[in-house]
Amino acid sequence: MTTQKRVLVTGGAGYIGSHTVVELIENGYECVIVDNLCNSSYDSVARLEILTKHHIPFYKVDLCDHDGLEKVFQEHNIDSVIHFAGLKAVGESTQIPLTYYHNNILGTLVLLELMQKYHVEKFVFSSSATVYGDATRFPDMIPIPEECPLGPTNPYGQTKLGIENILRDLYNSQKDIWKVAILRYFNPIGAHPSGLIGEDPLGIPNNLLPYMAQVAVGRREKLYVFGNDYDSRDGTPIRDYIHVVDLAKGHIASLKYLDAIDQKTGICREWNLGSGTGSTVLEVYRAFCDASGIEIPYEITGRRAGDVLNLTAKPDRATKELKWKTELDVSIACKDLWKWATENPFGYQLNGISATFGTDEEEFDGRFVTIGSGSRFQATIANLGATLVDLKVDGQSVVLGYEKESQYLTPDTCYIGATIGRYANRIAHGKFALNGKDYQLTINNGVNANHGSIGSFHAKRFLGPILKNPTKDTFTAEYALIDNSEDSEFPGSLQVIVNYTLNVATKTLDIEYTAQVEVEATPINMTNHTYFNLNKLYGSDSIAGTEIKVISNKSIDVDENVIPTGKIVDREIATFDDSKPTVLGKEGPDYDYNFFVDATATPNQIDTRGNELKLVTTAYHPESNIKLEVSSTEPSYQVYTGDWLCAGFHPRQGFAVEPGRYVNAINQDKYKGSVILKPGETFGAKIQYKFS
Ligand code: UPG
Repeated sequence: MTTQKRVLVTGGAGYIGSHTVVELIENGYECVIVDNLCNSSYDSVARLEILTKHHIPFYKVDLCDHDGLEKVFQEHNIDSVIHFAGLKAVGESTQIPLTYYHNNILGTLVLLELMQKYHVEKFVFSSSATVYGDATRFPDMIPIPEECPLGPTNPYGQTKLGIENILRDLYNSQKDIWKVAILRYFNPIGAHPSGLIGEDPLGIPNNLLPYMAQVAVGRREKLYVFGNDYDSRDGTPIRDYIHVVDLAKGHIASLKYLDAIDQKTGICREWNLGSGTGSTVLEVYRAFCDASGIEIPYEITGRRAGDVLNLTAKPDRATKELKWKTELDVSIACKDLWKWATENPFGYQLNGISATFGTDEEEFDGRFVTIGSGSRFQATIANLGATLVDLKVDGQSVVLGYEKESQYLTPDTCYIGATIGRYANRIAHGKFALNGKDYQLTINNGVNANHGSIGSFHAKRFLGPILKNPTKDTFTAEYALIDNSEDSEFPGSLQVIVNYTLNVATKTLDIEYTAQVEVEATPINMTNHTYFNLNKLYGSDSIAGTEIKVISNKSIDVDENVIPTGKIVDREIATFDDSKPTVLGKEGPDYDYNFFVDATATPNQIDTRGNELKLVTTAYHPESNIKLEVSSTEPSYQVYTGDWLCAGFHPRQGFAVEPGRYVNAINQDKYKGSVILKPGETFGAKIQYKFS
């Protein structure tokens, strides 16, 4: 990291804003996003968190809300502002001009007043080539230089010009204080190469590329080309299309330019951000057909009102002064757009996915998201601990969970539904030796450290999620956690990904864990700690009546401190070979045992994801007629009948089946290999809950 300057990005959830946040973070800036979400979605921000591996504070605030915006300035030490927020549809602006003037002008005024009050004097403004109006009205103004006379032809363009004028006046009033960059964009297109963020227009897209993408994915019938009787190579109008990632980089270049200016010197200057190369509508059409491999149907129609022949930038000033120029051409933009469009055919707007707040305030990084179909199979997951909050089978909840995020943070936690890490299950006396050093974890369970002790993942907010609907029946939610060694009793900085895949048709919930460590090796063992109660439908607050069977009754023997003795014992529990299941009663039998999937094996895999997904436990309740099958790729599983359940629940209100590595493996030479993650390796594990 070169610097830790904090940039307030207004409209950061939107198309250009979100791409700029990626570049800002890559360049060592921190970001705070303010967006009223009127034409964008928080999901872009949640995805940005995973893409950038950074927490991004987010405020759902309208810039016209002075007090709401002031809170952001009070809570963060803002160094500079990049201002994207604004209404931007040319056609719409002619219908509701007052809304455009009110929103764009007033929002900017409130923002600038607060900047003045809090002495934040660096400002990058998202202007538009639209301020030039029809540059072809002059004889020699194509390509368009910054000196081209201004003359917008619609209310949207007038608001951009109005804000430019306000900025020039403000600078003139205090020339030694304000540092203002006015960036006039030409036609931004494309998407981030990751396919995670892109343009997501609400309703019918106005712009050429988003429209073509929707035709290509089958959302619209054909493209209408607005006129082929212009005086151009093929009769269609010429525009300067610029990859949104190049455009985003232009903001970093301008911010760095402002940063480099002497402290007591101000500036207010305009820069065109364009490529300098014009393309016709039909040329872009061809590039997109080539990138997608689809011959998109189109029809030539009449000219669109307000369109002009040619808007191509002269970007020389930016090249010379900002040391910036475009690097990605139209074909790359089309390829990246196609990836975004195919991987997110409905953008961020997915049916079967909803979000609620797990916190009393609207804290977006503390949300609960629900995926799936309410009447058939549905999961609710929290950012906190990437916790499974609820699971509904045919509309009936089958797990224990809370309504509020804070309830998950009680001191007598029972890890309800949580992701367990870095190290699930017990580590004897909280001690282990690794990297030539001895480590002592805080003792939190008798004489042992359990479930990662005080740094446990259940109490950490994960980044994300990335929510997707890859097929009609599947929904995925991906969370990430950066667990730095400075914040942990464990060595090494760990990057964790937790991936939930819910299949509504097969009623399966798959959980996949992966992790990588930097600098030093770490012990690792991850699992999910859901407590099941298959009979909640009948108001049961007990697991009594649940019939269970396991793959093997061979289990790790433990001493009075629950530490393995090295012996293998047979537990009294029905296996798949037995005709009758073990029936859990109100009082017993009570289990809190680590069972072997195969007692003859010596597990040493750090990544088990390539293994067969093996059924390890079945549970069935005859009253509800709900059956659960727990499968995993892991070598063992803990069966726990919840006899110490507390934190608002009763003992034996739920049972847990926790697939994972052998208990205390880090302290057993024979099994160590399965729990030591070294830099360059990947930890991996899979668990599946299936219902019928
Ligand atoms: N076009 C079609 N069919 C469509 C959409 C567009 O033929 O369905 C044509 C349109 O006639 C034009 C070209 O494609 O010739 C590009 O149109 P569009 O993508 O709508 O961009 P512009 O009209 O050039 O306007 C964009 C922004 C505007 C910004 C301007 C700066 O929408 O806000 O000021 O670029 O150049």
